[in-house]
Amino acid sequence: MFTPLTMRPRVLSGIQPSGNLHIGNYLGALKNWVAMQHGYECVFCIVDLHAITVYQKPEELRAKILEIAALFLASGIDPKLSSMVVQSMVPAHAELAWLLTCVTPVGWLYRMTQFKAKTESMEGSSIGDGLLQYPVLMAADILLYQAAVVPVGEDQAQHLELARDIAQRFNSLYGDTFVMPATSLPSVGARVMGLDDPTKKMSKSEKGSGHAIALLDAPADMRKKIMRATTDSNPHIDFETMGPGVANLLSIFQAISEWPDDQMKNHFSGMRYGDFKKQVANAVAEHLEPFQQRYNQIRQEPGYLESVLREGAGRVSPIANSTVRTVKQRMGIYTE
Ligand code: AQP
Repeated sequence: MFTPLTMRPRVLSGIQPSGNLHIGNYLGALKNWVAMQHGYECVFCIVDLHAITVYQKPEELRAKILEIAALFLASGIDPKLSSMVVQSMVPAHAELAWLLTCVTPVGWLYRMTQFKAKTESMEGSSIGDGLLQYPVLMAADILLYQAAVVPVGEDQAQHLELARDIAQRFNSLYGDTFVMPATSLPSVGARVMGLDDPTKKMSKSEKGSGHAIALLDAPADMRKKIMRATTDSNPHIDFETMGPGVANLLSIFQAISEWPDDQMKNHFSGMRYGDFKKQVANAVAEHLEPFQQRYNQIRQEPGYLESVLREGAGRVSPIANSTVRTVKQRMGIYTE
């Protein structure tokens, strides 16, 4: 029913071109995408239709799309192995989203914790419908490509469950159509917390200057943020009693170093916080330095970036169009 590009299971994931990508986006998503490229047929999306669920200045959004594309490449996404796609370049995303909207009960959407969190401080009349429909568009992104696996950070797990519910509902109303996508969470780094408040997820839209480590922060700024990160009143690391701030810094270090648990314990138990933070800061800065060099090189070639994105859209469009055609046929509406 759909055309595989290869015989490998398909992976789909995306990042919004809004705000500054941070180390949570990298450890929760990008780093794992890179690792999956050899075993899976991957489609990685810059989800600009998601970004406009809140107002974006048009010229800034346009520039952000290219910035994110360059960050994908700098992370190690290889456009020969994976398709890099701007969501709005493949109209089938929006078309399938509408078709799925029509099988999604609105009560399911009101239950989404991200919708509640993003709208809790808004006046009812200023809440855009796009914020409510966001998870249906995300379900469309995934189901459009019949993705078997979706690597995301923990904050997106509930949306993934909803995508499966929508697929199941469609399949039971219209016959087996969609592959059930599985969620893939990283074992470490699935939920990186804010450095200033380790009870809150690190987030692009959080404004505090000490909150997130942006992937493009100057190394000196990264170090400063880590040295100032909130910890607790213990003088040194105790794995039994540590607070969320220390646990967060440890998991950032572990996700970057890929050290096993016992090595982490042996190395860090009893270490004073000042020394510990220096080691975390060094690990982060050293990991991101070559990354930033690659990014700066890639940004000098906007023509190349545009061509990678056009090629990605061209490669996946036949799959996306074929899914939409099947869905429309099953629903009894016109396909041409
Ligand atoms: N703190 C995090 N820890 C681990 N993974 C994270 N992700 C986001 N924050 C963390 C993962 O990054 C991918 C892309 O996220 P997104 O661009 O779709 O936006 P988001 O999930 O809404 O992330 P942000 O940074 O919090 O953005 P804003 O503030 O705009 O809402 C996803 O796989 C996500 O799980």
